[in-house]
Amino acid sequence: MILVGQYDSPFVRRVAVTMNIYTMPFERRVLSVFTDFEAMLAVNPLGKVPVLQLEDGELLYDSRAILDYLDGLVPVEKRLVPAGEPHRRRILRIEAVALGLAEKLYERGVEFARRDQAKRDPAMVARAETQIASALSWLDALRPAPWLHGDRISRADVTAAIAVTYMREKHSALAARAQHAFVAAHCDRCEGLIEFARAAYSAAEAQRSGWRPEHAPGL
Ligand SMILES: N[C@@H](CCC(=O)N[C@@H](CS)C(=O)NCC(=O)O)C(=O)O
Repeated sequence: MILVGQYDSPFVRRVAVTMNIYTMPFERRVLSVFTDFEAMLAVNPLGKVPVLQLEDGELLYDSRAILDYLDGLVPVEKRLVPAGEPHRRRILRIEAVALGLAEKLYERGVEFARRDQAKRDPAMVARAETQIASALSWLDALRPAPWLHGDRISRADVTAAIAVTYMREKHSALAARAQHAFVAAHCDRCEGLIEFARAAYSAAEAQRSGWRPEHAPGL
């Protein structure tokens, strides 16, 4: 299988880390949604990542659909989302908040890295920052010890840890202000696992797609 996308994307990384946990070999095609837009449109009608190309060439997109497919390839007891309730719905709820956190961080990043200062909408930035802070404190209140729910790593853990790394890497000022000690320790714990390290956040790939830090001169 071929995973399309860069390792500065939390959505791409959560697919890669899951494949590592499931010990599924894959190749990667490093395409940027910005600098390789035409090539991206050829593999996903929305030009978005992640895309997973299956052995027969079929293309899957959106990390949720990809992870759902991958779960079907492993025995039930190995899946990162358990089959039985109430654990299943609880993990999916935590995952929804963690994924939403990544989406709001992405939205905020677009304002700072891709839009001229004069065209930025402070009200939209403030709204996204409120949602980010709210999601972080909700996750923090779960006090992961060591996992966000249950006695083994789940898709909620993978997604939350990767979202926090993404915040640290691309929204460092926001990360410094955030109150999220439990979630921060959880992130360190997860990123210390070999399955995460093999799909580590890539600052070089971020730069390749034209990412500019928030406080870069001229912004
Ligand atoms: N809900 C999607 C979100 C994917 C997403 O937003 N990816 C970003 C990159 S981090 C992207 O492709 N952005 C390009 C765009 O929205 O045009 C998923 O889980 O796969």
